[in-house]
Amino acid sequence: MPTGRLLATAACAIGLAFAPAPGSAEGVIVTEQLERALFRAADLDGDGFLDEAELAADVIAAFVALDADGDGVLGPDELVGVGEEAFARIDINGDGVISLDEVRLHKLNAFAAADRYLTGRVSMAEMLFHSRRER
Ligand SMILES: [Ca+2]
Ligand SMILES: [Ca+2]
Ligand SMILES: [Ca+2]
Repeated sequence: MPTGRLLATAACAIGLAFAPAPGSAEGVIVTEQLERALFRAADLDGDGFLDEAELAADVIAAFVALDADGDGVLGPDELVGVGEEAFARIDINGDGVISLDEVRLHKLNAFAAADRYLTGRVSMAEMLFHSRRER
């Protein structure tokens, strides 16, 4: 499995990035077991929660890995498994590519949505709850 694809899966497993369009046949299949493993990988200090700094680190790692041609933006060809609708939702300025800022904003919104108890951090339970609801 190429690293880029793995991290794309990671980003979507955390439920905070490129969630495949609901019912999309091309959506990456992510098991709960994988989600848990990826959450633990993103939880750098191992306290059982993802905070905004850990989220930011995860965003940058995923972005760099996904940017196959290294031009600093993500095109549709670099986001395999992301439906057109989801892509358009993340591409806020509508220029047909996704910048790091657009990913960051999208992730922060999802983070805030997953943070049910407004604690500024997201537990694995919150993450799993959020990604269930998204699908
Ligand atoms: Ca943590
Ligand atoms: Ca690129
Ligand atoms: Ca854009």
